[in-house]
Amino acid sequence: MARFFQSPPELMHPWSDDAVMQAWLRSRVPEHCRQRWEAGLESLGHRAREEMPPLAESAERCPPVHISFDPWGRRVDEIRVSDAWTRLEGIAAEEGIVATAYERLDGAWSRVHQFLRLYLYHPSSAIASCPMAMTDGAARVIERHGDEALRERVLPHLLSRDPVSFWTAGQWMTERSGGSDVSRSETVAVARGEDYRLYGDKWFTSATTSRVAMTLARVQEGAVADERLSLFFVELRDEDGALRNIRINRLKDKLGTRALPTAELTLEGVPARLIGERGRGVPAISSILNITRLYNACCAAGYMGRGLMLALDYARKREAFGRPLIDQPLHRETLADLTMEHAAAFELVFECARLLGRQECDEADETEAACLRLLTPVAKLYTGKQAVAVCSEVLECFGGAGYVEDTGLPVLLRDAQVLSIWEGTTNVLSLDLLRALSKEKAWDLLLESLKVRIAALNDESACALGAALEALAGLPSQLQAQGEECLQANARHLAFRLAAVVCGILLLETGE
Ligand code: MFK
Ligand code: FAD
Repeated sequence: MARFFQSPPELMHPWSDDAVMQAWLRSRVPEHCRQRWEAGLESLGHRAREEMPPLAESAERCPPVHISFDPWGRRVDEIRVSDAWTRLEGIAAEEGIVATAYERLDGAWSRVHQFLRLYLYHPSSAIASCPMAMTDGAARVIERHGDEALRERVLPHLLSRDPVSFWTAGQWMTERSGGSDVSRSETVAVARGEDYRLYGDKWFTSATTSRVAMTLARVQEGAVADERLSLFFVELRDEDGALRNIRINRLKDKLGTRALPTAELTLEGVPARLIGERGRGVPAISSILNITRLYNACCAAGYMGRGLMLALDYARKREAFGRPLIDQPLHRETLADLTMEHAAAFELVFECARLLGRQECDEADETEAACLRLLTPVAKLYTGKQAVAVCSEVLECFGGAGYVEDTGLPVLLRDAQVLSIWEGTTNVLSLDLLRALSKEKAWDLLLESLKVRIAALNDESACALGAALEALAGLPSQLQAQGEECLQANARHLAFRLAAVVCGILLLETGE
């Protein structure tokens, strides 16, 4: 008798075979946009299926290394990344993963187009999507707060579609003293002519191979430092490519995101330019955070979609107890649950992308601006957690094979785990929801818009959603009445309940 060998899972076409994305596009995106985008998305999906996975595998196998000294004892602090990683960043430039949002060929819809591209790119990118997120955030800050010199000299590099002239940007916020609470930062900025010199340590800096970075520091005059942080722009290297007064102490040895260089740095008088108003660094960097958090959510949805595609294909091939797994009612139910989670995440992310596009093009009204502000932390925290749960279940769908490195499956779970930590943890984002809903009228505007959307639904489940919304509506004030401690202790609960209601509405609107 022939010995048995299992057929491995094969990746379907990330664009044409993603039923969730296709349904969403049909129901939400204007026909003329869809027609214009289709060929490009199809071709990026093809690259994400054929060209990028071997590069991602190679980048994972050859993680970055830190070369501290040259053979003659000079400190060089070079970070060497694999050719595959460089190529993955190059593909991001060619595919306009950042640029599409700023070229604005489709006005406010350009953000949606760009997020669709990111959604296709990310799961095959070995998380080169991370530097793209930070580059996009930096572009937005320069667009909003940068002077003419920065807009003219730096922005074209961040938005370039040519891998040679494309620059990525870093975002250095976290210090040993605090990552969530950046007000504990110790880095100081000392004026030097029109610019500043930065002194301090940055504890997590991803994509340290970037050309530029945005960072926070306290302006110091004499022995006195400002109470509040300011935002600074840094160009990491001089014309010869040498780091400008930056010491790389070491690269982190991480659970996942292994192809991504994440370094600990010491800033020893790094030249920097103040961006925006002195002492207003946190609100200024928030426009980066709100973009990178949506990238995070989009990438979470991307991982869910990728895992699910592989699990579906495998379920058709793997047999147990006399039939393919796909025909086992309980396995099918498991896959259906995962599909629903994926669809919910996708809906939430793309609703936020739609709103972000409108805000960036000055088309968002007061209600839409409030919805975007409240839903951004919710989308990030909800999808970050769900991605870990979904990827974990996906591994289980493969049985023991899901736990074996060279199937390429464990990396999904390892990398998903970071999504709830960086760019603000689940708790910190739940508290950000409280921060946002405490602003005048924001909560009422969101509730009112959700009520209108529920009323427009032609579905039996709308009643249940209406009741859930009503119960949610008074929750912040009930909790607040019991004191600030009680409100904070329940912030996560509030965020997840809000996510459930919003996802429910969006899914019914799309007809899923
Ligand atoms: C796969 C791809 C994914 C992406 C790649 C990621 C790579 C990894 C990169 C990182 O992890 S970078 C580091 C990310 N770090 C964080 O996200 C920090 C998390 N901590 C927070 O978000 C804290 O809530 C925060 C630092 C903002 C608290 O700081 P403060 O100084 O205690 O805030 P405060 O005093 O409440 O607010 C100061 C101002 O900022 C207020 O404005 P006003 O002064 O005008 O009133 C706030 O309203 C405003 N603000 C804060 N957060 C905001 C915001 N405004 C808009 N949006 C927000 N999210
Ligand atoms: P802490 O702030 O010490 O948090 C510890 C725990 O306390 C968390 O569970 C948190 O939720 C909880 N907590 C904190 N405050 C509260 C509160 N008020 N109420 C309830 N719970 C609370 N940072 C950068 O700036 N740039 C980068 O490029 C970067 N890259 C990263 C790459 C990777 C792979 C990782 C893992 C991290 C990276 N980070 C980066 C750092 C990341 O943003 C921080 O780790 C994160 O913001 C949390 O900060 P922390 O590590 O100091 O944890």
